[in-house]
Amino acid sequence: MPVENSTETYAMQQTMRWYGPADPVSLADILQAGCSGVVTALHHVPNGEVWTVDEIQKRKQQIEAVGLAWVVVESVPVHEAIKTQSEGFEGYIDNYKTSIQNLASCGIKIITYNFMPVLDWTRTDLAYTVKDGSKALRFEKAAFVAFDVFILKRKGAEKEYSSEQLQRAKRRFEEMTDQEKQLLQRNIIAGLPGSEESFTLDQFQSALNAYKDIDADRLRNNLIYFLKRIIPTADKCGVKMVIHPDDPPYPILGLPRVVSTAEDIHALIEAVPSLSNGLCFCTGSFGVRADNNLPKMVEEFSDRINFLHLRSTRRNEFGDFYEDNHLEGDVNMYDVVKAVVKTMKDRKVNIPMRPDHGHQMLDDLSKKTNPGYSAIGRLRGLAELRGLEFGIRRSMID
Ligand code: CS2
Ligand code: MN
Repeated sequence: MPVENSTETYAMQQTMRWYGPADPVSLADILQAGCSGVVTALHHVPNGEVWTVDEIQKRKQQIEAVGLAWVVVESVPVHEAIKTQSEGFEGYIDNYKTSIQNLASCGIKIITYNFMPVLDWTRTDLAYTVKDGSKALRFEKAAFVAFDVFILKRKGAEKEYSSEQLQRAKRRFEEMTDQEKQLLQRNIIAGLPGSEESFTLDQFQSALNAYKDIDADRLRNNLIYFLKRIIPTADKCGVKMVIHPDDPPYPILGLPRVVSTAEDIHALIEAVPSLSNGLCFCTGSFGVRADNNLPKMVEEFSDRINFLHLRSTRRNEFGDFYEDNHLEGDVNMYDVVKAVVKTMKDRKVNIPMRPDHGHQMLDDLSKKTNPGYSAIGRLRGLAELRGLEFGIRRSMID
């Protein structure tokens, strides 16, 4: 007897991130990858300014002209003044609320943001060659510590590392050519795609200084304050705000980070329980910590995961990690997707998903690509994830 099963109906909505008209990956490419939507932002609007209906509509029309939909915004950046509650921050929050209203009036109802001080996602190596010859993004602890202690020369930095870590960093630093040192600095502070800030070493140091009196509690309070101000607007407009976790999910460079664990998320929910206060579940970010149980976290936060970033990382005992193939590495992608399928069935929703990053491979190795965002590697990831989900859904019916 055929079993009537709604898992057939609810599936992850397949999307890719698109960086706008200058992205070497075109909307036509994204359509051919099998996506029905894109995730994008108005990257040309300076951080803190209002996104006007006009600008949103223009971008939306471009996307719809090729038969795709703009389903998720990633990201409306949160101005540093809001994170530190420094001069002008109330005005920036008002602007943020207006951007939420404007996006909602154009029918765009999922908005990603993050609350990482100064830096968005951080890597030391953007072209790490993996076994099969493709290139991946990597975070190498010794190189990062070398940057902190010997290049940035941050005051008191040594106290934050063990003597073994410092020794490894010293050795690593001494091995580096000048060119490698420059590249390392650029990789860390010049801004990866999607992070809306880019710094020189001096600018970077003053950006760090703004946090000298801000510990984790204070940063968390500032985030909660921001949520209390914007979530009522999101409620009114039917918008889901989704916070992206810290990447990597722990404090770096003496800066606090407060969106790294299940406990962190619980604190945000407790303070602002509305379901508009949601989560962008990024497996690659949360998955760097061995103490984050990802399938369990999907279950725990199932009612407020409204956007998925699926990728995997592989860590070692030194605290290094690199971005592995989507179904390999430390993330138990089978259990994660299974929990997502169950969530979608229970909630009767299709949650948008994007393969978050991919290796630079095949023809893309000789092309200019945005680190992590080349076409073919993400296409491989998307295809594997799509197959995994298909298999899980079918096996739940048969
Ligand atoms: C990164 C970031 O892991 C990621 O998704 O590519 O650009 C991320 O999208 C932002 O931190 C979200 O605000
Ligand atoms: Mn992500």
